[in-house]
Amino acid sequence: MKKAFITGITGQDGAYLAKLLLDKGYEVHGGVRRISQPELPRLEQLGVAGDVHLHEFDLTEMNNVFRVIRDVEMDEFYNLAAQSFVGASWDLPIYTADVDGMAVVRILDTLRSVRPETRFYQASTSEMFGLVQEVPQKETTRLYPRSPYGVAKVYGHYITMNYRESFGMHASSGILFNHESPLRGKEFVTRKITLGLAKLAHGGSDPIELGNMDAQRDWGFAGDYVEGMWRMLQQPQADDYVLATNVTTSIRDFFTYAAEAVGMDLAWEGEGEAETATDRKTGRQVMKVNPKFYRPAEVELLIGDASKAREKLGWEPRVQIRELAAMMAKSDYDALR
Ligand code: NAP
Ligand code: F7E
Repeated sequence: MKKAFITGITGQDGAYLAKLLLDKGYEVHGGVRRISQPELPRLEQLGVAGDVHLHEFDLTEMNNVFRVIRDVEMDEFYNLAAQSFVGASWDLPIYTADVDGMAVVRILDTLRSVRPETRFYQASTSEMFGLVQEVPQKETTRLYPRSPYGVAKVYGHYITMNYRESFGMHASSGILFNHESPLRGKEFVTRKITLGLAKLAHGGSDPIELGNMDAQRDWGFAGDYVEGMWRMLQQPQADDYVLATNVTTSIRDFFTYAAEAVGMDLAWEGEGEAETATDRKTGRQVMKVNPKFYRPAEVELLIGDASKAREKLGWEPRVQIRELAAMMAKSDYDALR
């Protein structure tokens, strides 16, 4: 039986990856932060909370990292933990640099000393492309991060490559474009929209307040993307791979698809801060712009080319954007009912 350790097992991807690995017969271990009221809602929602071995773990604490690597004796180490909210990274730039950047070398250097044969996965991100230098973006596209989050992840990405090249470690980096699900954190725009729509569809009256409606993202389904992570670690050679759908969608269009799934028919009016959306069926306003959600520097367009993952890993995204929006909207609608 193979053993895997997942940092960030309580997060969206951690929960889906834990389920995938358990289904494949792995013994799954994960790191959880010490909090006053321990809860595992995502693992519970996927029905696997009782099947994983949990260890108290914080990426900022060097001794945690050392002890876990010494004691768990894992074959595969998936580093999914991060301060993952781009918007918060301008308020927490130093913390974000530590958790999303420096922590990666804490893990790699401990693995190098204690268990160099362990296969390592680093959660890199399309945010590293930022102000995109090529369309679509692929593994060789020049990086131009636009947030403290993106900058920290660039360090994590390059130090992973560096440990692979310097010490021959099986260390791979997945450059994943946005991926969502009903387990997505509530502050990310897709889930904020689907939760807000569910409240409105059940009689709520507050329009959903959003920032930049023109930003475009390449959105896939998290369940598909964790399969790609696992495939990377099964290759004879470690490498870096983009996972993406090659379809880009604006925030406005995602909103429209999700609204359709809960029976709304939207009329869009105005531009910039004056933009609104109204449900033609009820006459109610369902969206208004609030500039407080604008970012100091924006990533306007992301669209990925996952040809390398398709050819070398046999990986394909299965869920398309309209289906994803409907899946999330219906899940929130049903949960509120
Ligand atoms: P998520 O839902 O926000 O989960 C983040 C996880 O990291 C949580 O389990 C969180 O624990 C843990 N964590 C945060 N700070 C920590 C610390 N100091 N020590 C230990 N654990 C800590 O994120 P996700 O969407 O699953 O993303 C997984 C990874 O992929 C992240 O590294 C993210 O940056 C990256 N990524 C995500 C996407 C995407 O679209 N989802 C795309 C590309 C890359 P708590 O539960 O205690 O908060
Ligand atoms: O923003 C715009 C916002 O916060 C998407 C993380 O998983 O994916 C995620 O980062 C877009 C941005 O995700 C609101 O300005 C408008 O252009 O959902 P998001 P993100 O920043 O793309 C990458 C790949 C990661 O690696 C990250 O960990 O939507 N937007 N109005 C808004 N965004 C939010 N959150 N809230 C709004 O009200």
